[in-house]
Amino acid sequence: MMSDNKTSTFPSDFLWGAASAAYQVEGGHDADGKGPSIWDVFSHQPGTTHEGTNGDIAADHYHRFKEDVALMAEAGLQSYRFSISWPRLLPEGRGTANAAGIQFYSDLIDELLKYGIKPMITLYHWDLPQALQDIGGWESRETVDAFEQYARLCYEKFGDRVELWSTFNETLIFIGMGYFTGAHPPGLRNPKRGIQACHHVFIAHAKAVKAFRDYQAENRIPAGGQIGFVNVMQPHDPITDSPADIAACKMADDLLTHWLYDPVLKGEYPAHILNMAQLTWGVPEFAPEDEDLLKENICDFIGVNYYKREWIAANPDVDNTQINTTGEKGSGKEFGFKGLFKFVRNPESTYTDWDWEIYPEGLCVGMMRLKDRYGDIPFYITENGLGAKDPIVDGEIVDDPRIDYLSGHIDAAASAIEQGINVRGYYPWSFIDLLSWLNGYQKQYGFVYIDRDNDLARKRKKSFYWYQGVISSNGAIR
Ligand code: BGP
Repeated sequence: MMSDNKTSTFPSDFLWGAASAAYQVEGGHDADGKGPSIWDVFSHQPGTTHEGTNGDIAADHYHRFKEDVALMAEAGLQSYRFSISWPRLLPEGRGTANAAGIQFYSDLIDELLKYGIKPMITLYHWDLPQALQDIGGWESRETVDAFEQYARLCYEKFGDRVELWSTFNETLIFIGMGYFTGAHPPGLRNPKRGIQACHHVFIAHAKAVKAFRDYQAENRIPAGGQIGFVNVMQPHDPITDSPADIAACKMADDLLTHWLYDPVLKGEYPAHILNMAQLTWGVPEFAPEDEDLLKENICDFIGVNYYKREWIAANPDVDNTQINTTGEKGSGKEFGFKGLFKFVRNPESTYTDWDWEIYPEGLCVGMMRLKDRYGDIPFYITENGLGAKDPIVDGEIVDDPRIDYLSGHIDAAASAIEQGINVRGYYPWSFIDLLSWLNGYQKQYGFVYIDRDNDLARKRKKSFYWYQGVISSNGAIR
């Protein structure tokens, strides 16, 4: 997999970056006027996370960002994807802003720009202000309006220096786990409420895109400014070529991919799935302006977070071939959506310690499938990485499996570019070791190790030096 060919497939303006999210990296959970988020509250409830770990301190990036940005500069990073903690800016979710919170992100942006590192901001990476959850969270239209206010505040304060923005990170996970499996806050298992909450997220996205266009029209965003949406990219393949497995796989694509990409790239839901949801649950309910808002506010790029593919098998009790055509037969009431198909393990595949299939080609395959459906959209690979318990050998962190993993995926990105996919940047998850939402600090992804027994000291891993070489050769040496 390691390739050292000297010519690069990657365009000269390709961005080599790395990604993080506020709750997972910042710490400072109640510092300087920050309000609590749903994750602050949820992770403090017994039994919700691995050994009760939480983001109270995380990597303490809130206090050490200068040291971290200096390490990014040393690695040669050209862009850094991070999220803004909404309750750090607006402790109540709306209303009065917290000056210290604004100052923190302003300083972080300036520090990045000092080294020529382009910030890429995610507005929402799951840490909803608890005050908004208390009034219904994403189930309430008030949260939609609060999100627009928050987005405008961010454009107002940081728009002069930041070109790359995305609204939301991964509806599949925060809605799926928040409202369908209950493993994330608000911890519900209620598809009806989840589908409506998800609809409100799309409307909030559309309103934030609309507001972004206003700022662009007034030249308050740098020329070349773009706004996108970040989604899980999880290609599905049928475990056999039986018609039942193929139909189940199509259903998985429709529910887990098209349902979540169509509204932001086509401005509408897949019709038969909308029909199924409305017949079964009576949702999503549309407000009069929703249809136009979705149609008129298509985003500029799609961010894809790729970690794994899923193999799909039929549930013998379900006839997806019927449901696939009109959405009218069978459907959610009996099977709760989830039962319409099954995720299965392929004994011939390689898996991580957390049972995620390692399948680098899926990065290319996934983008090709999206291009087939949505046309020639620009892609940023906004996350990709290997979660592992890294070995420490004689005081050094020798994370060869991570290097192999990333190298294979960069091969796949190169192959996508060679096949005409417009890939503009690559952001491995993560730059430094940070909190894994449910798995604590044992599942590491970073190029930089954090010694949690030694005052959170930073230490470069073997992959740090490897990635430095990737960036300096524009991906030719990998
Ligand atoms: C993505 C999230 C990230 C990150 C990553 C790794 O879904 O956007 O925030 O957590 O997954 O996941 P985990 O930490 O569960 O291994």
